[in-house]
Amino acid sequence: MAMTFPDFDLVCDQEIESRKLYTNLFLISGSKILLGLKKRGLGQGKWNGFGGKVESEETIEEGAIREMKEEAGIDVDLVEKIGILEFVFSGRPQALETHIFVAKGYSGELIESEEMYPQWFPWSMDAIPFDTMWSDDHLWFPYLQQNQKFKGKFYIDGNDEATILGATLNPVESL
Ligand code: 6U4
Repeated sequence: MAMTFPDFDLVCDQEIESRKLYTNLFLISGSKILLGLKKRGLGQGKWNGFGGKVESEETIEEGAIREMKEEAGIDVDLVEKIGILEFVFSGRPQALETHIFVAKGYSGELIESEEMYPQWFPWSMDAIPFDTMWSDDHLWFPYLQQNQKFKGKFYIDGNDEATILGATLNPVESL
């Protein structure tokens, strides 16, 4: 059953035993955005940005750049943090504190990796495959498009990852 704010926030915080840092990077080049079809693990079969867990010896930015290289073979020049989203799945004690980045330029040749199949999409809301993405993405993509920094928290059903049980999402001045 859907819970409304602030109840869900309390439930969330009671469930969370730890938070792990993740990255999610979107490469925007002119009028195109690069998405990857995740081939394994969490989010398998969904289009998303490129990213994963931040290692202990690196900064979050370094993690975002490393994951892009591992998953799509390319080096991104400059990354800008645009959002921080906490994903909490019911019944799972570890929350994913996910830092969302945008990059504008890259070098190298795009490759398909064991984890991701990369593909360019026109950078317009109509062309983004939201039906085959995490169900929270269509809520915060408008901020990405407006270049507006944002913060949010999504409480997702751990047994049915398409269902969002509660959410907060706000534009912010700085992260
Ligand atoms: P490995 O170690 O490769 O098995 P895996 O469990 O597959 O890890 P990983 O490292 O690919 O996970 O990271 C998961 C990615 O999915 C991160 O970029 C964060 C992103 N993610 C998780 N929940 C999400 C959600 N609800 N909406 C979203 N991205 C999400 O847009």
